[in-house]
Amino acid sequence: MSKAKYTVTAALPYANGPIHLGHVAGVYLPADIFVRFLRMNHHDVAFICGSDEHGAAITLRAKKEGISPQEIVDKYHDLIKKAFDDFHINFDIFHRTSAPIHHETSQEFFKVLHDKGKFTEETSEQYYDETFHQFLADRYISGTCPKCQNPGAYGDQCEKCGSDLSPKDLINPVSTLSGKAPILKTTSHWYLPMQLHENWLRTWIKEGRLDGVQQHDPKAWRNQVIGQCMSWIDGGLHPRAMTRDLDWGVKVPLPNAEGKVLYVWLDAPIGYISATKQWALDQNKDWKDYWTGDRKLVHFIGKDNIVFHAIIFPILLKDHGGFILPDNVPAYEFLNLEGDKFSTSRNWAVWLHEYISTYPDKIDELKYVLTAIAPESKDAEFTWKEYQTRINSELADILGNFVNRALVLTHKYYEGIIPECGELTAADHQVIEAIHQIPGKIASLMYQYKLRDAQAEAMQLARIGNKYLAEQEPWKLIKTDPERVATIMNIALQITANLSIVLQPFLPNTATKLEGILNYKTKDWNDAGKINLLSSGHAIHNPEILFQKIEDDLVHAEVEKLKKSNQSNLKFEPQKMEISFDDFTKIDIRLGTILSAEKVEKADKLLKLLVDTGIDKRTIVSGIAEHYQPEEVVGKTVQVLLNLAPRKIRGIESQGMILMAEDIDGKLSFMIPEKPFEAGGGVR
Ligand code: B3M
Ligand code: ZN
Repeated sequence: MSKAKYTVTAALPYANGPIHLGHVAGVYLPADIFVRFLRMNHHDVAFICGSDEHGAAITLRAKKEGISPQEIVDKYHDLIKKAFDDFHINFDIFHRTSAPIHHETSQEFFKVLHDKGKFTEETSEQYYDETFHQFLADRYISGTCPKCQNPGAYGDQCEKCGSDLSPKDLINPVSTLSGKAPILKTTSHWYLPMQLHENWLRTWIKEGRLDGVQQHDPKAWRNQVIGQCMSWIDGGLHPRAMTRDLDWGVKVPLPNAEGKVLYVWLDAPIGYISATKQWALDQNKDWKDYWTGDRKLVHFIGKDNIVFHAIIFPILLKDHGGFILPDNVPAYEFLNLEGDKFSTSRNWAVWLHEYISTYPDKIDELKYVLTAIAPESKDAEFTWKEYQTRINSELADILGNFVNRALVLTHKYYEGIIPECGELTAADHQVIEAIHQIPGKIASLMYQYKLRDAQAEAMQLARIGNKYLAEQEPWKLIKTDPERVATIMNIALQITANLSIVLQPFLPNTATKLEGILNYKTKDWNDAGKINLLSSGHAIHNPEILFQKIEDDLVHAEVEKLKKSNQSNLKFEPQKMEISFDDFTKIDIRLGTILSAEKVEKADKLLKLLVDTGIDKRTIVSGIAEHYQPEEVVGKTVQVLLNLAPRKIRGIESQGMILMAEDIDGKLSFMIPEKPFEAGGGVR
């Protein structure tokens, strides 16, 4: 039977921040383990990923950091790519959706669907921010979730209860740009009529059949994935807009679509295809081989991406035609951290790149822990204490201890030469039976996407070896029965060689180290289970300690570091992005004297001031009317930001800004020089 071929994708991370351990445990590491396993089993595999560089996630981050969207994606693409490289997550390609080949591919895809009449064009009223002159889709609008009352829900999703929302569902919507209530304005967009697809989706997802042909085994799909899809479909699918009014993204490839781009969730999954195209170009392959015919498409994702990969993308692929649909969508639940959700904005996270730079020699240790606690079927939690326990009592005390004993005794008794295996006892037969069976058990779990159990099964081999040596006590027998010891040691060494195979997908660095010591190497999973991997007379190298124990100090230091950097502990806003001295010198602040003041009509907060700046007299509109009466401020010497671009406020041109001190409760106060000063003096 020829081996199944695979195209494996891992969700494209938004290039708007670094990767944290939650992402690693619940997408990238399992995908990498699965692919390493497939390759050892001679499957033809393409392993595809890249950064998702469009959508509000990017533009809002750019605004926050005060740099352009392009600068944001360049910065985080590089950072994320390097972290994956350093952590040995070995994608065939880590591409990016800002690449021209991606823009072309997704525009072409959209065109095909459009020309086939798969979209409807609809005009509707949508929220619009009058201050920023922008329509407010997705994360540009926030408000209260109608389902769980979370006040911080976004226009596309409530992150608290996971509901999928549209901006009009939000209670008390406000623009995330200006913080103001939006108005409604007419705009037109292309919609995907998802409601037309309910029937085939049901049979395909639940039974694995499409057009009467069995496509996949629905029993291999995780319950949560089928459950989430069914509850969506049962709730009724609705038309979903596939375009947005934005200036960042893939331009809609149609006339009269000025200012419109593809919806990020349309272009991002097509990113898997364009990445494959780029990789195929580089490798002199035909990309179509990876998206058609007899091949399994597998998407590793987080649970918040299920609907996009199991419903929307399949609709698009089918509508387009000529593509296979996913064979499985292994979705992960969430990983929490020390009792709380990972949160980028509160800096409650362990960042992969930081971990790597602090513990460059503990890559496999982290992989082991993350797989052992992986949120496969329910949310899980990472704590530094558990990190320590798993490493010390499993990796060091079981795996490390067993391997070390086997190797050290081989050097002690036989100068590093594998001894001959003699007659076998019942205990030996039992152990050998386990060696035969474990690789098959691991493989079967792997094909069911139960990677956590698969790793535990690989560790089981080390446990068996450890127990075997402890019970046989070769160190006692060596004086009385050296022949028996030779057999025991031979079997222990065969277990060690087996470990160097079955650990490869999970702990590749450790497996490589073991191969070096054993002077034995195979990349073939079929070799696992054999008890003659090392023949007698074969020489091995000197042992080294595989895993150092984790001290309490490390645990304390890491927990303290988390608490310290946790921004939710701060009363005030965290520090803004660093600026250069050059940036600072551009700011011109002077002392000015307020010459006159009056209330601005129909604006409770505003005073119109005439200010003597020492170089001119100018009008400044200031939001201090709730704190000061006009007569209180006349004659005051205040700090004025002079070179701020003039702005029209309530029809009055304001030529600068009065700087005020603001307390946590919003109380404002002038910052008046301690000594009497003349207008025009600088502030630095
Ligand atoms: N960037 C969302 C996320 O990072 C999105 C995934 C795209 S996969 C095509 O969760
Ligand atoms: Zn909610």
